[in-house]
Amino acid sequence: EFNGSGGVDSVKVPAIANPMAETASEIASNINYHATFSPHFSPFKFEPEQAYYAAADSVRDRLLKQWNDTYYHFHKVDPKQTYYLSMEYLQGRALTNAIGNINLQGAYADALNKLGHELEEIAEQEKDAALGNGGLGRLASCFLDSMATLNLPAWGYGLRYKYGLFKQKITREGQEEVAEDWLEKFSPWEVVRHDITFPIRFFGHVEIHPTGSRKWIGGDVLQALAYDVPIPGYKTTNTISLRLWEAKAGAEHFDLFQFNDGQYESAAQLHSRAQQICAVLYPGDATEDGKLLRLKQQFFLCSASLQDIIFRFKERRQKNSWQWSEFPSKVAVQLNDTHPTLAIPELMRLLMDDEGLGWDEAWDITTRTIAYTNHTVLPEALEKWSQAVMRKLLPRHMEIIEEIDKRFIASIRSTRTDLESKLPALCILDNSNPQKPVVRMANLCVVSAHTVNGVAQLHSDILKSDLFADYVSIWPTKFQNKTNGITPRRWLRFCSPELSNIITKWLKTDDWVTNLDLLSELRQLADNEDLQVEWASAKMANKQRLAQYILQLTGVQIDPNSLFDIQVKRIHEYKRQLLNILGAIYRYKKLKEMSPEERKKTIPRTIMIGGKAFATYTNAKRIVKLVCDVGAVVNNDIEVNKYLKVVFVPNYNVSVAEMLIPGSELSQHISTAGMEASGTSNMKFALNGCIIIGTLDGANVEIREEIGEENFFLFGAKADEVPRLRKDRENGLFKPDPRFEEAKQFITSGAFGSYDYNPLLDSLEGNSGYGRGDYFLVGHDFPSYMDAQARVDEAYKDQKRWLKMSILSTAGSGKFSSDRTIAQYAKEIWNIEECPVP
Ligand code: NBG
Repeated sequence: EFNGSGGVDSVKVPAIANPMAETASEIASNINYHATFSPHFSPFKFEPEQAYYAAADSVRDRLLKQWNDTYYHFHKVDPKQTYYLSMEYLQGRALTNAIGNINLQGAYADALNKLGHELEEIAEQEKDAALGNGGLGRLASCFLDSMATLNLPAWGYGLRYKYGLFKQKITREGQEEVAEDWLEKFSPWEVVRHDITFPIRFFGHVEIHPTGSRKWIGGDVLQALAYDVPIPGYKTTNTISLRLWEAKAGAEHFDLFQFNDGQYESAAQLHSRAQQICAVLYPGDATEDGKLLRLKQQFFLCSASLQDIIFRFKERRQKNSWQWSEFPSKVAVQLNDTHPTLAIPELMRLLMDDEGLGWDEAWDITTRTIAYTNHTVLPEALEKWSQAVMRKLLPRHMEIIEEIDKRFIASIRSTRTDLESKLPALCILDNSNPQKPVVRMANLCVVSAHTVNGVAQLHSDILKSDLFADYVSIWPTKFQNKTNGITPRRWLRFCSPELSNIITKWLKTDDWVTNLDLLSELRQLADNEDLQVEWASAKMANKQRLAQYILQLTGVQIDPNSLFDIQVKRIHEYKRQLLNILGAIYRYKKLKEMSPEERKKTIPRTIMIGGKAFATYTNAKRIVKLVCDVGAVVNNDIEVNKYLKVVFVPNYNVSVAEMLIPGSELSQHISTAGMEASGTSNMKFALNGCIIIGTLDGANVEIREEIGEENFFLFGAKADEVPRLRKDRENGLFKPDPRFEEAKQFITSGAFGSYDYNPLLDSLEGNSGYGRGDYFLVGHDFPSYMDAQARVDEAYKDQKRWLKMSILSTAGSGKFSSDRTIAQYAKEIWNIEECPVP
């Protein structure tokens, strides 16, 4: 018997767990059961950690039951199924989300109370599963939630990295990266499937048979082992799978003789190579070895997933006669960016070399199966792999890619002579640098996929008018837009129960959780004073909770009555955290110059900035350092720190976002126009009633349309003006605003310490040294940014107006549900239908 204070009074054998338990006492008994029989802990301790694992195990039982029912049902119905291939999933924590989706919050909270614990407290024991970098990985996770909720026959494939995204420590030097072992103890959310393994080959060579058929042989052969993470839909039995692959080498590759001879390393060479594959998310690719490892990871994901897909396709063909041509009517594969592009040549290889199909048939099947999503137009993020490396690691795939390219070029030459001069840019192999010929993965995707989509309207338009313009003339109907979305479960219902309850109360239904368009009914209530009072109190409660959290985390006391202004996302020059902090510096300088009387008239602000910089991205790290340094000075300046605080929030991740977003009032989405493909945190903030200050970039454009321009603080150059502004800058036609110069000079004057910020500041200047001629147009947009910030302060003075804007933000967010996005993928790209478990 757990005695309610973390200890045990006597040991009774609990009843066997019932996975479908719904009452608090049954659930408590399940938790008790797992705590007692846990293979991981001694049964005599029941502190928050043990309680978390026992509670999670009890939830997992139910999810597995639901997952089995779902799988069985899909198997029987044999619907067309989508497979989402992604190198990244930013799942965050699972417990609160799973309990919420199975709709047992109350029962679990009561059950844990009976056992002496609080649900919120034990939920914090969980480590974030951070198998992704940022928006792209979080999008994949939101998509899984929507696929399950919409009862779609769809699931995800990824890699089981041992070390996900690094943990960010802030030291005197700025950001320090520390490995984060999310599996340190174990994850209660994964189930290893020892019966599901596939061989994965690397290196080796191609053998040509007298018949002309080809086979890839030799090299290293590792095993891919499946780990399944159940993904429950909201208020539905349907529970889908995120299948994560891990690399293993078999015992036959362990050389006992060598080992006993003391040659420990060479005895287990393949084992150590296997371990490297899933060791880290995004191994640094500055070295050739790093690049090779990343390519291995990509192939590992593609090969294991496709072998599994083909296995399932065959397994479900019960009738004796079936045709390979049925494959695209049963299988849709979505490539999340170019990272899983190798799925294209791998599917070709499996169909031709293993299944004996001819090129034309294999090509027809492949192109009708695969679709590709582009997530960026930044040239440095468009993957290009060395042909030499590819030929060495994947000789058969290189042959296939060459053949795809050859046939593409031939077809253009025979049908589109007008494009001859464009061919060097359109073809897949880029041999323009004879020293370093490369494979352009995006081109391979566009040539091979049946559909190519961007992730916001502006981004999709830019793909069509710019990056992929000439392809559009070849395949006018191939290109689509699918504006991103976010799951309203995690990003409102569960992270802000206060605001959710108010919405449910006023809409008289909680159907909005799965039909987010219903939020638009809040529009006509935006002036209602009773609603405004409740809204304000929910926001205040969230702000207080956030202030408490910031105090614990950083030691900085922030005032819940100040305007909470937040920018959280990966640190990148195009996202322009530098613009934000320069604005803060200018604000600080002006506050210093004011009389105490004048200061009292200003709107107190707390500026919070959080995000990780890629380990080798020096300028991004300098920005982190600058924010920290500014914070140290401003927050300790007793003259002004009542009116301004600047906080760098360390180790931004999904769980931190769940704390920050509900408590924010203003959020910054201020990228250089044309550079942010979509953004998704902008949607999360807007959904939580937070007003956006932003540029006309990515999904901001559509958010502003939905919410109303009067409820959005717009500034900055437009995407189509950017090229000309860069030219002007190059030609010396740019005249900086005096405020911009003042802010920069304040840094160089040493106001924030002696760290050498010149390399960072030089990036805002001409073309010498570190300078890149202010490629991101910080200088150009600074004055209009400052003007927009002045409008923010003005609007905040009128709290009624601000509350109305806040309500209207939430009311206008219906479009940005990932349920809408996924329903569009299902209908317009995948051609799949819902398949609810009866
Ligand atoms: C990112 C974009 C974001 C977008 C997410 C999800 C990559 C390569 N792209 O703007 O920068 O919201 O993808 O689509 O990570």
